[in-house]
Amino acid sequence: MKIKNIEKAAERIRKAAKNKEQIIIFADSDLDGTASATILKETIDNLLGRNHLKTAVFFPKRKEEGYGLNDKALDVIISQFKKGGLLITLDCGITNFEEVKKAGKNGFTVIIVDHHQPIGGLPEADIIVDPKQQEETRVFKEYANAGITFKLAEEILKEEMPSLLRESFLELTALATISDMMIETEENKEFIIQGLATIENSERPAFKALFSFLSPDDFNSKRDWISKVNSALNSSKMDGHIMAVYSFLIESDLEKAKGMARELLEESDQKHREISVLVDEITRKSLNGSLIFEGSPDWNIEYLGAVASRLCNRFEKPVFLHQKYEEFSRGTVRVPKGKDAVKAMESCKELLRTFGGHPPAAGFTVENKNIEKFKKCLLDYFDGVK
Ligand SMILES: [Mn+2]
Repeated sequence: MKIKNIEKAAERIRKAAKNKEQIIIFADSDLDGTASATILKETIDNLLGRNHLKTAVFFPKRKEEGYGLNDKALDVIISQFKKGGLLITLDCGITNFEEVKKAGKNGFTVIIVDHHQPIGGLPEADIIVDPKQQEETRVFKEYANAGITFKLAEEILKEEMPSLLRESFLELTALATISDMMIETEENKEFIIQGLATIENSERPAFKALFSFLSPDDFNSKRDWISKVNSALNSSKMDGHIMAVYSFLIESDLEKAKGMARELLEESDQKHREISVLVDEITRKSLNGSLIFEGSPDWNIEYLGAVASRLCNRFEKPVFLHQKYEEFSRGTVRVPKGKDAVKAMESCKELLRTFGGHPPAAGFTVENKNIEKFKKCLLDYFDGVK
């Protein structure tokens, strides 16, 4: 069984390439999103040649715009592409009802490729590829978005996919599957085994460059090495709407890639130091009750996911952390196995501006005036009051 609509999406993308339509890739700003964008961009390059000008890539600026497709970023795209084009969202889009509608009104054909759980129906996109929308129980639904994008690339290029390109895509898919903490069974397990088998000798200049500073020989296990690689690739530094990591992954010049790798590693060390400081700071507070719910204007949303993961592992309770802005707060959520962050927030949805994600890891935005009510609502939910 194939993922619903994946052939349709592949067909539409082939057609766009053939007709030299403007293609806009919009991917989320994490490793899964950047890996997905890299796979799709290089797939289209394979059809059109590396230097074609028909693909533009965008990522949301997390600090200003938050996660996924958003109105501000969409306005930039609309003003830049007045005639519209084929807009493909990767690792986001499935809960962006308003934005998808607006893109359609402005002349864009929209393909959503996402692995998040749809909430309250589906957006009005032209094609939606998201295994979670599917009733079919024989379809494996737990791919990272890069896994879905890899399968889409296979559909687009078919037997024309060069084996080196396939290897290279599998390396990215393996890293993204591990980074997004997807379950390591079925095809995910295959992706990881195959991707990690070749990655040490990867043809990708970015990986050659990175591994010249970060050799697997210096680590106890391959997995320890990969987690260090992943943390270096999880930088969310932006240049406009472009992720530094994306520019790194697609860089074809080895010397340039080395300079970028050095910067990413420095940044990742800095981030680790800040994360440890935050974990200690929150741990020092009294953490009674069935949930950890904390926020501050001084915290950096970029780091809160990693902080929440560590606290969730250590205390084995749901963790909701937010950065407070003037009028609203943006937060990230991690919950222990057996609990569901999305359902918890769904039970409080009238208090939230936006929310979404996966059962173990999710995010939200909330007006500051509703924060205390939101916390109370979550306590009621996790204490089983409702
Ligand atoms: Mn993802």
